[in-house]
Amino acid sequence: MPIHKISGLTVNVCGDVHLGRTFRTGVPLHRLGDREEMVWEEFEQQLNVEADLTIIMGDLFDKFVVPPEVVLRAYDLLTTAADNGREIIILRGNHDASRDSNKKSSFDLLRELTWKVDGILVAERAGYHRTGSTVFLFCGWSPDVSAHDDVSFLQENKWGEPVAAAFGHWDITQHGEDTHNLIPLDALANLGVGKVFTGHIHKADSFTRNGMEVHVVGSMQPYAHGEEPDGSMLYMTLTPEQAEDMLAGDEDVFADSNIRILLIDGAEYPHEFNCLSRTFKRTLSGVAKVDEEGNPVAAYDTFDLRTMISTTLTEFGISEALQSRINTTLTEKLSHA
Ligand SMILES: [Mn+2]
Repeated sequence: MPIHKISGLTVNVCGDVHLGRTFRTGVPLHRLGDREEMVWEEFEQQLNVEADLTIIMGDLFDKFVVPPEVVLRAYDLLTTAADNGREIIILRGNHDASRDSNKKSSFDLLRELTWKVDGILVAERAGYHRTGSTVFLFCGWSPDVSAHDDVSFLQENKWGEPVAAAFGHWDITQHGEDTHNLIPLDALANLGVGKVFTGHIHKADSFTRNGMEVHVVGSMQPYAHGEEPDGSMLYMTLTPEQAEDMLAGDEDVFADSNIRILLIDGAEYPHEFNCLSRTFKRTLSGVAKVDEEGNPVAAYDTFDLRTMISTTLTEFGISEALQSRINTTLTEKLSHA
């Protein structure tokens, strides 16, 4: 449940939405577009959740630039929700801005569209916001200023109230030298913050670090194999035998699922079935390889550029933060090409 009670307020914390993401790999022809609609439907539901404050935790759009119809549809849903009395905060995510200030993103466009809309606030950098008598700190992602610097340059809030919680789009672990987007726990603690929420990481988690309560919200939905929570029906990885067993009970059992079949190299699985997507994960050895947590490893999940790049970067130990910057830069280059 994304609902949190903070200082007596009901706060709906909506994880990375990724509007405009396209799902094509392994999608049966007659199901094209269904997965995209599921994302829109849930986004609309999220905006309708009864709450004093609705916070979109960054990556509202999937890429630096998404099609205009995606921006307009998002604008329509957001303004309708605001008209219905929702107070909505949208954090800028790491897809949404470029170091080159001449380049403008779909997020920039949305910010311009919503500039004067009551009830919608776009957080491009770190700043305070008061709802009733409760003060929150919202930290949008910046391409120029590190998460740490952005928070440490802040004065105490002008109302002199304790900060009930901080919200950002941060990395929670440092890999290598890149600390640009690392969650600034010390700087937050210096401002008296005791509770933080972050988007960016697609798998939900909660823990206490340096005395700080950290909630990794998790994306609004899992968007790929490996992002799903335990027991998810939306994304499942199965052996051919498991898939056959389930299909024997109900041939439509996978109608609302993305199914990844584990195949040993050289094996085939010709059986088609109704599903959101059907992909294969091949392993090179005679047995399906799993890591220490029992997750299948190696081989590309799908044959798309993003997956291939991120798989390779991960293999070479490149940090998530640096990966996301490489991805952002590449995406920008491709979108501007
Ligand atoms: Mn994201």
